[in-house]
Formats: sequence, structure tokens, C-alpha cells
Amino acid sequence: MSDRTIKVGVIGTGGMGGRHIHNLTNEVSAAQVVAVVDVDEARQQTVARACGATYAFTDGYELISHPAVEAVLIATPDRFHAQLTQACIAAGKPVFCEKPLATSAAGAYQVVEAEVSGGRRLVQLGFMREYDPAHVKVKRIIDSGALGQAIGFRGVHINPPSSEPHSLEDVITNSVVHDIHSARWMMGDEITKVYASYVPVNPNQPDTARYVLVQLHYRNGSIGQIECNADSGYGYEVDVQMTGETGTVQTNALQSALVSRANARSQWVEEDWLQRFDTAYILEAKAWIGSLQSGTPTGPSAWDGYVAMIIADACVESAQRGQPLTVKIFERPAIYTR
Ligand code: ISE
Repeated sequence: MSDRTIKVGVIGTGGMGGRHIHNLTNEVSAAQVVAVVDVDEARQQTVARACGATYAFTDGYELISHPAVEAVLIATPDRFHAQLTQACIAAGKPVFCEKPLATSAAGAYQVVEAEVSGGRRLVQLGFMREYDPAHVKVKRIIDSGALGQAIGFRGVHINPPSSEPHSLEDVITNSVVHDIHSARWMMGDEITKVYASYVPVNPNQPDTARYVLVQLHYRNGSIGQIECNADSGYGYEVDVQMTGETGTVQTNALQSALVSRANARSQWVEEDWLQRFDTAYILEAKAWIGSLQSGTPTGPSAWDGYVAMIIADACVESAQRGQPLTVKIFERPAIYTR
């Protein structure tokens, strides 16, 4: 394990990119943000000054090929993820890519193909629920066998109030994709069938989604369910529950204190994922930088991103057709050991 500093370039300095830059600069002593990219030049300059980055560009590909950049973090809008990740692989640079890996399974597969043909794992994907202490506790208990064999997964995902209607595709590939990954990771098994249903924002806009429910079937005979509210109107919550043969285990919906006052009980609800998963983002960044120091890849892989997109695509199609769909998962290439 080396303790050398890893010089990171970050593409995208908005909400998520800004948080990653903050964490890499202030929470991960072995990381140094040396370059940033944003099409918004004013923001790019402000962020570069604040984190001490020497280089600032408007073009992600310029950052990827810059010799001062050893590793890349991608936090752009989803539609740019796959191509930028492939450029990092082509340059032989380790890359942390925010989820989703691509906006379709076909796009995600191209990343997997590029990584496999290079013969080594370079990609870590931002399915950060794997670093959330509440999720990790549930996973440990289920994996310990204390509740017997796991037979059920339940994921509840409540998004903050939203002023814009979201498309069905967007809700599934941007939000539900997290729960799809959690469903695979928690159960330690593959999903073989999905049945998705949804309520559009209004009946005249059937390509929008306000609320999505997905039923899952696993290869091992277990079943699962994902509920996603795209516009809660009140705050942000993410929880998982696992059912075992002899008991259940679940994350605690809210971490805040329970206040009783004037004949009422209340609890503060987080505003968004940056608040709810603040610790997870720090632990995720530490794990990524640690893995670059040790040379041992860790965390969710491009394969996980690809499989999640196969299932996400199937959910979109299932919801549109109103029918359950069988999902075919291909053999996992040898470079993806976990
Ligand atoms: C957002 O992009 C995230 O990644 C959050 O973790 C997720 O909960 C939210 O639904 C997404 O829109």
C-alpha cells in the first residue's frame, strides 16, 4: 500500500461534482484535485480557485489527456458518462464515474467491452449506497446468516419535491437504477424477471412518471420490490428492508431526533441525497483513492453498471407494455471478480 498523493481531475463541478471536489479536497488527505472541467466558465474558475486546481478546462477530453491528471472523476449529466469513461479507459487512467454508467444497456456494454479488452478494471461506479453505514449494517446482518436465507428485498426511494415533470425513462435510469443495484448487492444474486408499473404526472403525458413500482424475481427464487416516488412534495428518504427466513432487517428511515410537542411527534426529513448520504460520499471517495494507492480495484464496477442498465431498460419496457419481462444476464467477464 503506497501513501502517495493521487492527482485527480474532475469533470463537472455542479451539485454532485462540487460535492466530490469538496470531499476529495477536505476529507481525503491522499487526494489532490489538480484539474477541473465545466462548460460554465465562471463556476469552473470559482471551483478551481477554491480547491487549488492548477488547470481548468471546458472540454472533458482535454482534462483526460492532460499529463498532470492521474485519475478522473466524472460528474457530468448522465448522457456524457459512457463516452467520457471510455476515453479514460483508452488513456489507461482510473476513473470514478457517477451513476448511471450510460443511459442504456447498449451504451454501458461498450464501456465494459473497452475495459475487458484492456484486461484490467479501471472503473468504479457511483452506486454509493454501498458506502452508507445504514445500508452496510443491513448487508452485514443478512450476510451473517443470522436471519437465515434472504428471501425478500424491499427498497423505498422518495425523491425531493420537483418543479419539472420527469420522464419514465429518466426516473428509472437516474433514480431506480440505484435501487436496482441495491437489490442485486443486498441479495447477492441476479434479477431474472421484472414487472414495472407507474403513474404518469398526468394522464395526458404517458411518457412521464410520478410514481414507479417494480416487482423483482431473483435467480435463487427470492422476490423483491422497489417503490420510487419521483416527487414526494416533502423531502428525501431512501430505505431498504431485507426479509430472511427467521426475521427482517431494515435501515432506520430517519436519523434525526424524534420530537414530541403540543400533542404531536415530528422528525426532520433530509432535503436531498447530498444530506442523506453525506457520510457515504466521503467513505466512497476514500475507498476509491485507497484502491488507487493499493492498486486493488474496489466498489461497484462497470459490470455492475451494465447489469443495472439491462434491468433498468427492462423496467422501462415492462412499464410501457404493462407486462412482466424476463431479463437475460450474460456471463460475468473474469476481470470482474466480486
Ligand atoms: C440522484 O441523481 C441520485 O443519484 C440520488 O442518489 C438519487 O436518490 C436520486 O433519485 C437521483 O436523482
